[in-house]
Amino acid sequence: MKEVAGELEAYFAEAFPAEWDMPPALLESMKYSLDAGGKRLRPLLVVAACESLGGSRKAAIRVAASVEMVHTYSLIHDDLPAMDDDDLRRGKPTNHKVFGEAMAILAGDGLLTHAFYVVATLSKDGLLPAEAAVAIVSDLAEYAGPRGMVGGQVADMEGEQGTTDLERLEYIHLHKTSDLIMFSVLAGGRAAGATPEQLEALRTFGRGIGLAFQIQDDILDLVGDESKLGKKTQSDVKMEKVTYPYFLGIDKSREEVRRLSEEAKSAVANAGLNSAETLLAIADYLVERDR
Ligand code: GRG
Repeated sequence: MKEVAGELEAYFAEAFPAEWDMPPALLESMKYSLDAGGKRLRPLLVVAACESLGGSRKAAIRVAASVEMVHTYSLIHDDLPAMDDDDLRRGKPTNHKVFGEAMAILAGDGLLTHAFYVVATLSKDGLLPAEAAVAIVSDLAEYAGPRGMVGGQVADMEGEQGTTDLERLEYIHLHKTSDLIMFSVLAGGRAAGATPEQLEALRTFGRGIGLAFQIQDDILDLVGDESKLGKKTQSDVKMEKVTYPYFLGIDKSREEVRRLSEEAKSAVANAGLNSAETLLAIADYLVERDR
């Protein structure tokens, strides 16, 4: 994770061409959130999927940067007063607290748009065949857009105002969270020239770990840092938000995280990849993570 984060951050330093005439305040606001850290899970997934098929690290880091830009934009916008109205993100004041609401909206817009530039120019820069770059651009629009993450965010917003059942909650999780994770794994595969069968296996893997990641997030939200607090059971915690633990309880939710992770692992273990080792380790990490 540290190795990929280092290479990713080195790329961020050169991601906005120095000769571009851009308002410095916009660049500062975009870079503030991009450089604020975070687990860099989606970039790691792009690199792991690409390398599981022997693809190029340089191309993978560019694709990884594009997904982290989209992820960062979504966090900036999610923190705005019109949405979650949060003051802190990744341990720092949120973008709008530092730069104001209008600049935060525009920094999000800038990151989202620039993500497509970063992928679309992969072919011109000789890092990927044009066909692969176009397929990744098209997936990014699909998985991050109205039928993907943005749709999931809207369903979540509507759910907060009305009633949500488990089926609706699965839709929200699959789109708000899993879609970008699925995209990351798929894009890594595409960058390495995966076959349609391998892409299907990577899609199944991404869906499983994406859902497991969000359920684990819901559990961690409720019980806090398990390493400090010890294992809590359903009876110890108060459920305010409609999440998996709300419907299933903490223990069954933990079982579901394990089941989804195992299902994801078997999809890639049998996909004829050169090496599925890192992908399998990521699936295990998601079950064990405490932040
Ligand atoms: C505003 C279009 C739009 C979408 C927002 C990402 C998102 C959708 C909302 C953020 C709130 C949230 C908890 C979403 C679930 C996905 C998730 C767990 C995001 C946080 O991802 P991490 O844990 O964050 O990978 P870091 O900071 O480590 O990158």
